[in-house]
Amino acid sequence: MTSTILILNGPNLNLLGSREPEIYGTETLDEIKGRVETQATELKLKADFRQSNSEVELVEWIQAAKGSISGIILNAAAFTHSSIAIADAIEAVGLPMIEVHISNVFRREEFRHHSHLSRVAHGVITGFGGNGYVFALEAMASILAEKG
Ligand code: CA2
Repeated sequence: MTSTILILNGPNLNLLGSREPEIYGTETLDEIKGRVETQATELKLKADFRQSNSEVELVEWIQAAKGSISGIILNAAAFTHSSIAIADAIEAVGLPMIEVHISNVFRREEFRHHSHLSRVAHGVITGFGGNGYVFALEAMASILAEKG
């Protein structure tokens, strides 16, 4: 059976491509979604790509992943730096999670240097623009292959 990877995007990422291109590039979230879906097909995976501005909805999606999802790729946007609830939900479902950031958070303001999510992540990819999601999918495929 084809494994499904849940790809979650947090607040304001729906604005990608419209503002702050010097930080986030010009690619829209829909364009990233298209590239991720193509790559998923190549890797014989299914990508379930979503965005929400609501912390509650993100927590509910993570909780609901148990049983049907094999791994989670997560760009929680600003919630990365504030949300213990999202970290707890990731820990609770026990699925491998890869944290992604479009910008290199370590080249930015100090408050972006701390993530509540990295502690519960398998790994972190930051600063590669939309390519980071494709790299994360490749990394997830090898994590799942190793698990067997
Ligand atoms: O670099 C990333 O992917 C971030 O997760 C993006 C978040 C930011 O709070 C994190 O520190 C790093 C912000 C997403 C907001 O995206 C926008 C896109 C276009 C215009 C305005 C905001």
